[in-house]
Amino acid sequence: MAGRDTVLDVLGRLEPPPRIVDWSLLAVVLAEAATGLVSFTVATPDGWPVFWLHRSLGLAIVVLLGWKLARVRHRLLDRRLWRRSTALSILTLLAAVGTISTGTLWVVGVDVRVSYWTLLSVHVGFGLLLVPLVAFHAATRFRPPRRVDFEGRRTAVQYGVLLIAGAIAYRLQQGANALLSMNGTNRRFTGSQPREGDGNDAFPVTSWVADDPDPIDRASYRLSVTGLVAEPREFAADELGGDETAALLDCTSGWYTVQEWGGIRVGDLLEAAGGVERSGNRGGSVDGVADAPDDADGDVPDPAYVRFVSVTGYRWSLPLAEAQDALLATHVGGERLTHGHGGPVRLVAPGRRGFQWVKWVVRVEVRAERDPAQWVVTLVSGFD
Ligand SMILES: Nc1nc2c(c(=O)[nH]1)N[C@H]1C(S)=C(S)[C@@H](COP(=O)(O)O)O[C@H]1N2
Ligand SMILES: [Mo]
Repeated sequence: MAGRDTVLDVLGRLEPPPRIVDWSLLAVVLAEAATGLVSFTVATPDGWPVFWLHRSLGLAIVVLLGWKLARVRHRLLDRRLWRRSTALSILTLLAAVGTISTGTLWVVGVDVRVSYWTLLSVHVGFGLLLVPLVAFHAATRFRPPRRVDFEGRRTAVQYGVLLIAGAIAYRLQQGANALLSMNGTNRRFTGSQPREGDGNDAFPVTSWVADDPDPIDRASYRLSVTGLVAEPREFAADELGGDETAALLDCTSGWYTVQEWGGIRVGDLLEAAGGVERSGNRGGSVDGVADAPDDADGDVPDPAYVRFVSVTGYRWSLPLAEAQDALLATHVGGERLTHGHGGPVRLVAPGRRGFQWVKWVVRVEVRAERDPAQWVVTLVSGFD
């Protein structure tokens, strides 16, 4: 092996057949969309592999795109070769460059903001644009892969080398970040950057998509607690006090804050509504706690989830045991929650990402079933 080879020489020799490059690009872009979206649900450090995979695949896109551009360069640069579809190809390229550059800047620790949009949000925007563009580009331009493309160990070796190179590059990047201390000292494993201070003004008001209700009058506000509780009832905001907890809010737009939240533990709230109703209780069991065997009285389901519903319809459910340790907060950092931060009452769900911390909660429902529709509701809530 010649020691004088540049990285580009090596990459040139590793280049797979064009069709493989094309379809790999599509596959990796889809995998990036998937890992990117999944990363939004990760709130605890054991989920780190998702972030590692997302960044490594990002490097793979850079290499694949390099090969692809070297191959099609003349078609983009020579006006006489332009077709109607060239405009779309260029748009796809711009979306790719936008996604890659914002992602890279974010990873190395740049924290510029466009109003309240972080680089990460812009990255997500470009990425969501890129997926349909690449899919369309593939459907109209890519040639179907052929068997010969996969024969021999060559392709496997090429990809093996790339993967290892990606992992090494990622390590180097982490080292470089640490050296340049660009990472910010307090960055989370999710990439989120800290917003320091206490109370309402310490962190941004963020809505996931379009939720923007009118302010709620605290005096006439009522929280209703319903579903599988013994005595469904309503509570005024002033009845929701007594507990405090420090918890970390980590928003998918790339910031986090640690605050002292005041309000009522959801377990205590449910107790105040007579406690959750298990089928065992209804049968008049010994101490009212023991579970009767399943289906003791036929058709009555056991409580398993607590659903928190916003005045806007936005909602999220937590498994019962987790919900009991969550907080319905009326205060942050010793101050009454402002409207923007979800006042009079918002959910504080430690160990969950910010979008699950429902603001302007008006209803708490104890339910037997999970709630898959919540994923859609959180995205469309506020559009009417
Ligand atoms: N009803 C409702 N609750 C919501 C949202 C929303 O759009 N609507 N946004 C969520 C998101 S994405 C985050 S990060 C937090 C932000 O809380 P904050 O505005 O107090 O910073 O609220 C969550 N709760
Ligand atoms: Mo968020």
